[in-house]
Amino acid sequence: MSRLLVTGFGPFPTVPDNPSGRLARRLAALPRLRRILGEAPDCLVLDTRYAALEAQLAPALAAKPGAVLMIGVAARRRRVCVETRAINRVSRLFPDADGTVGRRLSVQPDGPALRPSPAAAQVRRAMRRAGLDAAASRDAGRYLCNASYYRVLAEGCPAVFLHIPMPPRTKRPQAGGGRRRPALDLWAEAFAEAARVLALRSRMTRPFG
Ligand code: PCA
Repeated sequence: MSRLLVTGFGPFPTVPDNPSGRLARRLAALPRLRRILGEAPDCLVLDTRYAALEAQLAPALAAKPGAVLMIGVAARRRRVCVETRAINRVSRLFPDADGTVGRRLSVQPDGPALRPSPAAAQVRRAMRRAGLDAAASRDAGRYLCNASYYRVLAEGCPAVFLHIPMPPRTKRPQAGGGRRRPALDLWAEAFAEAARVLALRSRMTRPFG
């Protein structure tokens, strides 16, 4: 099977320290994920720049990954969200890490209005079974997360986008109290179950021969 690609994002103007890149690396390095997949996944932390869609994402997709698990931060959300679709819209209001806004109002002028992720519902169920109360979202925004998801969903391989909130700051351990596991660790464990779903779907949809 061709490999799973895990993606995260680097900093952008309103989020100078983007936890999604750290989480993507942490997930990709999990021994448990390696056991699930039978190999280590590929990991790509995209620059949060419109130019990165061609410069970084397109070459990674040209290598024909078997499935793609994408992670980005949505700072105003309170729960992890499974994005069920990407839309063919770009906002011209939010500058990227280069200070550039989208040049057009669409991701792909001749593309469909939206692209659904057939894997999203199963991914959400798997993460909920793993103890993560993930919500379904129909709105991945009009910025780089949505644009990259729209691009990846055009490939036709199993793919899902997971938006994470800003992780709460880990408090110092209190005297006598146990230490809570940091959010990124808990999310990485549940996201490994999302990866399992994508890998299984990838095997099922792979052409014979
Ligand atoms: N979040 C932004 C882009 C990069 C990221 O982590 C978004 O939701 O579009």
